[in-house]
Amino acid sequence: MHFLSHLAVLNLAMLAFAHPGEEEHHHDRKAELNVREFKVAAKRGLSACSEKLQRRDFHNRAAERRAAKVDSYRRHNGLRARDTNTTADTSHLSSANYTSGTPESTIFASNGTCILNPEGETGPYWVKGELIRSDLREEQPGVPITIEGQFVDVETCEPIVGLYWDIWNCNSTGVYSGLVAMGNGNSDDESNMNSTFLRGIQQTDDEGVVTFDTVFPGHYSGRATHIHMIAHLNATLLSNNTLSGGTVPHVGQVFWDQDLINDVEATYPYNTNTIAITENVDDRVFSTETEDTTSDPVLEYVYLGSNLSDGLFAWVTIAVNTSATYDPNYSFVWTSDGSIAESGGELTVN
Ligand SMILES: *[C@@H]1O[C@H](CO)[C@@H](O)[C@H](O)[C@H]1NC(C)=O
Ligand SMILES: *[C@@H]1O[C@H](CO)[C@@H](O)[C@H](O)[C@H]1NC(C)=O
Ligand SMILES: *[C@@H]1O[C@H](CO)[C@@H](O)[C@H](O)[C@H]1NC(C)=O
Ligand SMILES: *[C@@H]1O[C@H](CO)[C@@H](O)[C@H](O)[C@H]1NC(C)=O
Ligand SMILES: *[C@@H]1O[C@H](CO)[C@@H](O)[C@H](O)[C@H]1NC(C)=O
Ligand SMILES: *[C@@H]1O[C@H](CO)[C@@H](O)[C@H](O)[C@H]1NC(C)=O
Ligand SMILES: *[C@@H]1O[C@H](CO)[C@@H](O)[C@H](O)[C@H]1NC(C)=O
Ligand SMILES: *[C@@H]1O[C@H](CO)[C@@H](O)[C@H](O)[C@H]1NC(C)=O
Ligand SMILES: *[C@@H]1O[C@H](CO)[C@@H](O)[C@H](O)[C@H]1NC(C)=O
Ligand SMILES: CC(=O)N[C@H]1CO[C@H](CO)[C@@H](O)[C@@H]1O
Repeated sequence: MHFLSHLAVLNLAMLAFAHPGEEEHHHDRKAELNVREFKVAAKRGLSACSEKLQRRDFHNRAAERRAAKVDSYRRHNGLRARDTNTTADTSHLSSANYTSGTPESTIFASNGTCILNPEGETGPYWVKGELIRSDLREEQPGVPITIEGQFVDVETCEPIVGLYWDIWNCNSTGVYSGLVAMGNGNSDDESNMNSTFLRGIQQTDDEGVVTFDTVFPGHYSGRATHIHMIAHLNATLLSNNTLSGGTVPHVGQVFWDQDLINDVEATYPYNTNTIAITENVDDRVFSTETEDTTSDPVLEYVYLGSNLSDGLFAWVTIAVNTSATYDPNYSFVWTSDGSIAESGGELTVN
């Protein structure tokens, strides 16, 4: 039965995604207007926040927390930091010019308050109902990454406590877990319906912070390397460690420096992917999210050790309008019977 409904969706999917690789090219005038309105309002909200955050010592505390986390990861894994020059040269320079010799405390203290715009664009591969967990790697090979997200309320400038951060990205060879579809690896491999790798949800702490262990994404056709995200508010935690209800006040995507992507793509198994790379500058979502200077959707990062195989620590601050509500599209739901195709989201003809 599931297989039948799955096939029905796949047919719709084929119609909707007539051009593999352009899965996410859904131009929606209303959505674009909303993004624009959001940006204007968010800009106002954030310049108001900036002063308040400084006063509250928000950045200093964030810097200390990140430095401590990196230190603890390095200790745990017996790693030594890359020399500062290399780190400085390759770190994402969003709002400050790091020079050689810039101390770590300064790197972490950069305002780098990357403001993400709710794109109103979920992409086709959100799987609803994923598990609450912090380590998403399972057995996936690739460059290990630890991502810290900090959520701030754009109206009050306060950290958002109790928000659930839901993230997902493709694996090192460009395949998403939990679904079977054209353009997502081998579409004859039904077993991928039951995989959950590189997807998960976590709740923010008192500082509005969440940390995930995952794997640097690979790439697929027509899109630059990215990580998808959704924020859930007022959701109920069920006894089987999944969420129900609540609202979605934020939908977005984060990116990586192109130089870093190129370095990662040169390593195994990323380099076995034969699909052409789409660079950030050619990515439609990247362009929309970087339209104005208050928005920086590129993750800041440092090397945890001396090279990529030791992993990266990356971070982003996300301003959310908690009263906004989005209706993210999805076609698959994670259940106790594995992933099930649903005629939901953008695959529904309505
Ligand atoms: C937040 O969203 C509400 C409802 O859509 C809107 O009235 C308000 O202006 C927004 N605030 C900011 C700072 O974007
Ligand atoms: C870092 O870069 C500076 C300026 O280019 C140079 O003087 C210094 O020797 C470099 N340090 C290391 C450890 O390579
Ligand atoms: C960083 O340095 C470059 C080159 O010196 C300069 O053009 C740019 O304005 C600087 N950016 C910031 C944010 O200071
Ligand atoms: C961060 O932004 C505030 C307000 O715009 C500014 O005063 C401060 O110097 C900035 N700090 C850094 C480290 O860039
Ligand atoms: C959902 O899909 C529809 C149809 O493609 C699109 O117009 C809309 O913007 C999408 N919404 C989100 C939140 O992704
Ligand atoms: C990525 O996921 C697909 C689907 O499960 C799998 O076939 C492929 O081997 C994975 N890539 C790597 C490098 O493990
Ligand atoms: C990366 O660093 C580790 C030690 O931290 C080392 O064992 C490994 O050989 C290095 N890999 C490369 C490609 O340099
Ligand atoms: C968790 O429980 C809910 C409510 O009973 C159910 O709908 C959902 O399928 C379950 N999810 C999993 C992964 O077991
Ligand atoms: C997924 O797992 C469920 C529960 O273990 C099983 O019934 C189902 O046959 C599996 N589906 C696939 C496509 O492997
Ligand atoms: C109805 C409800 O519980 N609303 C809450 C949703 O979450 C926001 C942010 O945490 C709260 O401010 C609301 O009170």
